[in-house]
Formats: sequence, C-alpha cells, structure tokens
Amino acid sequence: MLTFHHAPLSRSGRVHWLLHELDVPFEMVRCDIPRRDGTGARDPRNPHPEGKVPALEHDGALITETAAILLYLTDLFPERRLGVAPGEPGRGAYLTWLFWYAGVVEPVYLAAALGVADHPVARASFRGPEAVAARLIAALEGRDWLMGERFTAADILLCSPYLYFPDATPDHPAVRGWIARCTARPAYQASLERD
Ligand SMILES: N[C@@H](CCC(=O)N[C@@H](CS)C(=O)NCC(=O)O)C(=O)O
Repeated sequence: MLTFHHAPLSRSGRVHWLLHELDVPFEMVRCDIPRRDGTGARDPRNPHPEGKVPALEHDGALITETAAILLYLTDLFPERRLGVAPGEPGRGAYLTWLFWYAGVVEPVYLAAALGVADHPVARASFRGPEAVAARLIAALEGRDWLMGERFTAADILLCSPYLYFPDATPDHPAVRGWIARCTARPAYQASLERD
C-alpha cells in the first residue's frame, strides 16, 4: 500500500505527477505545511521527520526527499518504464540526472534566489545557472527527453523548477520544446486537476 503525503503547490507536486504517470493505486493525505507567507502549520499526520512534503509510506517504510521517492517508485514499478531499472542500459545516466538535480540544480537556483550565486564558494561548488542550462541544452538538442526517446521521472524532476519559476527557464528552443512536451502530458494535467 502506498500512502502519499502531499501539499498542493509544493515540491510534492513532482511525486503527484509521477503517481499519475505510473497509474497505480495510492492513498493521498493532503497535509498542511508552514508556508512562506506565514500561513499553514506542521501537520501532525505527516510522518516526515521535519514535517515536510513529500513523504511516502510503503508497506511500513518511510521514504522522504523527492529524488529518492521518484527513484523508489520507478524501481518499484519497472514495468511502467518511467525509470531505468538496475542492470538496464542508461541506469547510470538516469541516476546521474536525479542526483544532479538534488545535489546541484536546487542549490544553484536557491543560491540565485538568495542573491549569492556569484559567491566564490557557490561558484566553485555548484557552478551556476549557466552551467545548468548548458547541460540541459546539450542533453536535449535533437532529443525529446533527457533519457532519449523515453520520458522518465528525470524529466519530471529536471523540468520542475521551470514550472514553478518560468523566468529561470534557459532561453533555448530545445529546453522550451521539452517543457512544452512535459506539460502537455495527460498525467501532469490530471495531477493539477486533482490538486
Ligand atoms: N529536499 C526536500 C525538500 C522538501 C521541502 O522543503 N518541502 C517543503 C515544501 S516545498 C516543505 O514541506 N516545507 C515545510 C516546512 O519546511 O516545514 C525534497 O525535495 O523533498
């Protein structure tokens, strides 16, 4: 049994989208969270150790961190072909996209939002938005999806900052076309409608 702890308009939207792509049964618990505008509060029903979303429970296991949840789910349902299973060609690239997002892309955009993207330590550790854009453009020129011909959870995760912050979108036709393909997916639209 999958129990998904979710708050609309938050990072858990990526997991919600993937669950619709997977088309598997799940129970959804809509959680309250503290919002930046001062509304909301920690929800006592949320098992996340810090009260954040997303959180996923599966047969007694608790999984947190968006990239980990996406990987967990695509490994759990390999027949749905929304990830790359262990032993399959492309597994390394798939893991690289997910971990690069969590370890580099979010810190890069967070540093930019805080106005410290040019700090020497931020530059040395994470490069910056231009380096993120360059890698995405190189991966997407001539290809529909990050993993090539097949849409995967890597596309969900990597396109997500640009859905929340369109102004940060790399200004390149390969990236704009990819985002349009992502947002046209019926499962994305279904997850928004359910929110
Ligand atoms: N690195 C975590 C971040 C999770 C996170 O910060 N979620 C926010 C919503 S966008 C949250 O739950 N905030 C409530 C809080 O900080 O208490 C992930 O990607 O899952």
